[in-house]
Parts: sequence; C-alpha cells; structure tokens
Amino acid sequence: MNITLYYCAETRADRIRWLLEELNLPYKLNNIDIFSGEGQNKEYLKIHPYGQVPAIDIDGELTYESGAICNILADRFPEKKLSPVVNSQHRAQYEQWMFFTVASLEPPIFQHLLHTFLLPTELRIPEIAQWNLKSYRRVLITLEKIMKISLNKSQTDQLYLLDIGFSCADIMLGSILFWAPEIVSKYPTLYRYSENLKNRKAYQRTILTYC
Ligand SMILES: N[C@@H](CCC(=O)N[C@@H](CS)C(=O)NCC(=O)O)C(=O)O
Repeated sequence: MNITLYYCAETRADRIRWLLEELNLPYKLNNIDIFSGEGQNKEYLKIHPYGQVPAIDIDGELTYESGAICNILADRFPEKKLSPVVNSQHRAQYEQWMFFTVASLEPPIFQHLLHTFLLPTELRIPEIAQWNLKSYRRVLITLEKIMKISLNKSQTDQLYLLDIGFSCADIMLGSILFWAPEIVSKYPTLYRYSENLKNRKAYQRTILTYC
C-alpha cells in the first residue's frame, strides 16, 4: 500500500500521522506549509479543494477531512483493532465518539483559539472567545463526569473511550484536548486521560519531528 499524507505539523494532520504510527504503516509525508499560504497553490488545490490539511493519497485514491481519513484507515486494518468492525457490539459507541469530537467538542475550542490568538489581532472578537470558552467548558464538565464513571468501572487506571481499549476515537478526542491543556487541567480525570495519551509511543514519534 502506498500512502502519502499531505501534512503540516501542529495541525489536524497530526491526527492522521499519529494513527499511521499506531498502525505501524509506512508512509510518505508531503509537507504543505499552510501558515505561509502554500495550501492555496493551484497544484495543491487539486489535492484538497479547500487548500487545507490533512489530505491523504492511498494507492492513488485521494481523501480529505480528518475524521473520515481516520475512519477509513482504522477500518482498513481490522486486525489492529483501532475501530470496532461495522455492526459489532461496540461500533455504535465508537461512531458516537467519532462524531462527537468533530461536531461538539472541536467547534467551541477552535472558535475560542481563533479569537484569542490564531486570527490577526484586529479580527479577534472577545465576546466570541468568551462565549466559546463557556461552551467548551460546558462540554468538558459532562465529559469529565462520563470519564469518571468509566474510570470507576475500569479494572485498570488506563482510561479509554471504549471499554475494549484504545481506539481511533481516542486519537480524535485526545488530539483536540491537547489544543488547550491549561483549560483541560481543571478536569482531573480528563487531564489524566489526555496526559496518558501523550505518553503513547506512536504519539511521541509523531511529535518528535516538530523541532
Ligand atoms: N474539518 C477539516 C478541517 C481542516 C482544517 O481546518 N485544517 C487547517 C489546519 S488544522 C488548515 O489547513 N487550515 C488552512 C486553511 O484553512 O486555509 C478536517 O478535520 O480535516
């Protein structure tokens, strides 16, 4: 299998790289410097019509959208057990978490970060930053309660979203929690969960090449 990941460090493309490392697959990286506008090059727009990362080429088949790429890759290697097989007992829970991350968890924290430091100063709107921080905290409060219940039921102190163990849903959710650890640190179970994920060898290999 020939895999090329269109990548930029410290972006949503890290989710895919982390998953590729967990799957132990060989892959090529094609670095696209979205911060200098490289994403909008005519050539790259043929790969990703919005000029964003990640995008992936698997044996000549192009896909973009990080959640979809994660699903496709995890499902293609069922023996690695990073996604429960379709129609299996745990698949519904898995799908729930995969959609929850991009639809409910990511938007408020991304909007908060946009309006606190990602956008140029003159475009930041403090009210939007505040409102989204409040929304993000609301999501985290409930998530903390859910995680705490799971931890109490679990026989080990390793915490994952699915009781069958680590899955691609942990990559999706964890990678969003990593964006603002100072906020997550107010929720002890969630913080412990995200710090444990950071210690995974495959994640460490992903971030090793940052500097
Ligand atoms: N929903 C998309 C979002 C992709 C996205 O916004 N990527 C950012 C980096 S994290 C990007 O490429 N931004 C450059 C741009 O929007 O021009 C996904 O999850 O793949």
